[in-house]
Amino acid sequence: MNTLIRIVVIAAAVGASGITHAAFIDTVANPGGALVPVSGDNSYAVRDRGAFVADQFYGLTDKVQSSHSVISTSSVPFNLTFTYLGKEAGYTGSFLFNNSEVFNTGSSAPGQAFSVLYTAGIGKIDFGFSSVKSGGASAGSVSNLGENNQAPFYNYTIFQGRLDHMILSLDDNNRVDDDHDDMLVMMKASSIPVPEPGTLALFGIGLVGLICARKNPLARQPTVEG
Ligand SMILES: [Ca+2]
Ligand SMILES: [Ca+2]
Ligand SMILES: [Ca+2]
Repeated sequence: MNTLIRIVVIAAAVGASGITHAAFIDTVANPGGALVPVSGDNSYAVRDRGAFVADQFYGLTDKVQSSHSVISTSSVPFNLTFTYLGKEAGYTGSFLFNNSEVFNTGSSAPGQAFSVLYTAGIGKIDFGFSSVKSGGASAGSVSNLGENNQAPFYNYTIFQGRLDHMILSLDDNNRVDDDHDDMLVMMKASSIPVPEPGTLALFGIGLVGLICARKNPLARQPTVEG
């Protein structure tokens, strides 16, 4: 195979790999894992209180996973984007990725997003929530790496929407209700952008032209008529 054909074949294979993946993220059940109805007290689902983005990704007729963790199913790196959807809570909640705070219900605006290139491979993804009371005392915390997401009062549910698209909904240990609207974060996984097949074809045509021109430089010189 000559060099040009080899380059075009490799480029086409790279292009195809960007559009034919099954999924980058999924969920795995922890002890007590279950699919449960959305709480009737969930203010995100019914829009009675709180501050949320306009988009509503689940409602009262949907079911959510309790006591589950989100896992990466891909050994190939992918883009991971978190979006803060809003809250209805008295406590101040934090969302953490790799042990660093990404969103805070006291200072983040609903709709705020954070993206990262995920390279950690297959396994549970390192994120979690923690909350403090008005005086600063801890109200609780939970990590996606553990199996304690069935703990009473401080836990999050997972709504699996479209492929690679999940909503994490926190219940923050304020024992008025178990509404899972105390901090909502959407996570989406997507492939790293690659050139479109059309772009690759143009690239190949350009490469052919370039190689032909280099092989026969005299062919490009204008003929001079006497
Ligand atoms: Ca509520
Ligand atoms: Ca609550
Ligand atoms: Ca609440």
